[in-house]
Amino acid sequence: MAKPSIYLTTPIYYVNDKPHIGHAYTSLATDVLARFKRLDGHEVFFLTGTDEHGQKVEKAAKDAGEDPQAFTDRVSQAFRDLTATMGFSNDDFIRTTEPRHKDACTALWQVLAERGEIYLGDYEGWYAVRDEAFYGPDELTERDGVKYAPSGAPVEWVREPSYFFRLSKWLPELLRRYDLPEGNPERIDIQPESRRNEVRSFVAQGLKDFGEGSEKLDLSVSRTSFTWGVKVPGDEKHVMYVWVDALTNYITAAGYPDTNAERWRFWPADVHFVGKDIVRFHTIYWPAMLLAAGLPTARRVFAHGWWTNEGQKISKSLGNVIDPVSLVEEYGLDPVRYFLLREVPFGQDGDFSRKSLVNRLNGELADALGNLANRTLSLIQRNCEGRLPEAGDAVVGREFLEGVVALPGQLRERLDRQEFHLALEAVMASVRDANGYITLEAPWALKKTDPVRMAVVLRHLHTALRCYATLLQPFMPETAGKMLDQLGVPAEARDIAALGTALPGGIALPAPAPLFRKIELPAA
Ligand code: ME8
Repeated sequence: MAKPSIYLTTPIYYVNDKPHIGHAYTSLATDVLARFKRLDGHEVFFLTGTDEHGQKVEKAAKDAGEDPQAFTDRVSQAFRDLTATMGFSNDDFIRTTEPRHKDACTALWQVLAERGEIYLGDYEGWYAVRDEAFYGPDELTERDGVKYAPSGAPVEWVREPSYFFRLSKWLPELLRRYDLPEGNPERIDIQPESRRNEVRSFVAQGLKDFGEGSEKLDLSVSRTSFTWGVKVPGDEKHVMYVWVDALTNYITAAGYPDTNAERWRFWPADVHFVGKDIVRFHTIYWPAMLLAAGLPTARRVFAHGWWTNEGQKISKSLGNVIDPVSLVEEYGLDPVRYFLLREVPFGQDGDFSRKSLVNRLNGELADALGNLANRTLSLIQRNCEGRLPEAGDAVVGREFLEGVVALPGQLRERLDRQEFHLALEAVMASVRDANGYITLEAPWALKKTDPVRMAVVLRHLHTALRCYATLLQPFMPETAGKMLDQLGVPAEARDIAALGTALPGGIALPAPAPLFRKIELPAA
């Protein structure tokens, strides 16, 4: 039977800046889900990449005194390097300056134009180059004669001929799709719920204010004021609005316009992971464009929250940008991956603090999990001649083992809802149970009094550790791999289905070594 397929995407990041912790975070969440799904018998297509067109990038290149292509080649590489530093398992890395992407954008534009979904008009409005977005006059604030967008970016009055996309036509259909029940293939699921409500009322309000079909609700989709972009087919004075170009990346990588391409079977995407700043683009413009082109819409958009640094907004001007590369150098890759998804409920804002990072790593990884593994495996070395005891009756600890057996299902459920923190909490809750079990049974004392029971207890603990290590692979690939090595689990028995088959008793286990190091918090 063919494996079920799943398509997961990250935003494509602007190359006007170096990658920071926010970028690493979105891609990390996507990576963990991709790895979990692969372990759980799915065929996964995981896409990330860079967004290289638009006025903002053109300006950044100019400021750096570089040609835009040379500039984007250089900065895009930094994002590609980040995927290696963070251990991302993406199947493709798309750049919007690639020919395949220009072809896809051109083809999509032509389809929209042929279907009468695009028309030529004039655009006037307040435009923020930094956000690549127009704002309504009521959204602006003024200081010293300069008007600013809600994001803090200065805006300028722009008037130019522009092509428009008939967004207005699709808004009622979007509302219908937001409201469809779970399981309906046409549903556009926006998560978390609070974001869904926001988007829903934004669309409903627009329809109320301007009326269905009003041109005021249409989207300006081309620019003549700069040139760094994909040219509009048939009218090369215009380049496509960068968001039209950017969003199209998700179908380019699936082979569009060739809907017979092998990869096209992955479309529609199962989850677009995005930050909360770009929800509207993904839940309004993008599905409307797809509908207008007669293509299926992505199933879910999950918008996560914002990271602050020790309570402060992360910004270049404050000089408090967290560099993922130096974080990984300081604490190690797996601990950083663990912390980012453990600390903050996915979907909410979170604060990055070294103190909580150190506490989590020491308390949960080194003390709870690391010690459990080390104690269990050392006892097997010492008291069982280094051989895995046979699986025996549960005696005491049946309840504990039942909890372990239920874990894979719990993780599946949690991760299907992108509840990364709860998935990790479920594993940690079981680790705490296991520590209670080992303390209660005190297998180190059973050697003399009841060696049979000792062997059974150690075997149960081994079973639990194997389950934890298997399930933690998506979060901490290297450490979980080492743990599985120490547990004697062969490479072909490391997926989730394999947890259903016990390892044969009697196999020799290698000598254990510590999996995590404790970290000292520098004195304040
Ligand atoms: O918006 N906390 O690219 P971008 C958490 N090119 N996540 C953060 C963050 C923070 N402080 N800062 C950034 C773009 N992010 C467009 C996307 S998609 C078709 C085009 C993450 O480089 C978050 O995922 O500005 C956010 O959505 C993304 O970086 C924005 O990246």
